[in-house]
Amino acid sequence: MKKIAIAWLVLATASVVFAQEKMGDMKGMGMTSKPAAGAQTTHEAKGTVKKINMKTGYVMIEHGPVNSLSWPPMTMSFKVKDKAMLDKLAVDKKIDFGFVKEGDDYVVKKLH
Ligand SMILES: [Cu+2]
Repeated sequence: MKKIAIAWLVLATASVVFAQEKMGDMKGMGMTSKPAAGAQTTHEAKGTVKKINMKTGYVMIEHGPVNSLSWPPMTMSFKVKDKAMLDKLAVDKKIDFGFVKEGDDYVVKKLH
């Protein structure tokens, strides 16, 4: 009877260790990969507005490096969903902004 109890204890301990290792792996994965769906990371950048398309809501911005995405400076399109925000933009205007990735688009969410 005592032997069985010890065997149980060993087994139970082993599975706890296994579970902890699994959790540790998941934690490690979280550190290197993108956050889970639903969690949006806001990336911060500085840039100059190059073109504005009021109809489509796309704005071409020559932006500086984006550390959170390991992006070098470049010129690219961002989507601006908020009409009021679009009205605040002008070609050659220097902006300090926050954006998130939504599907294939990078969407400006904040103007500082
Ligand atoms: Cu870019």
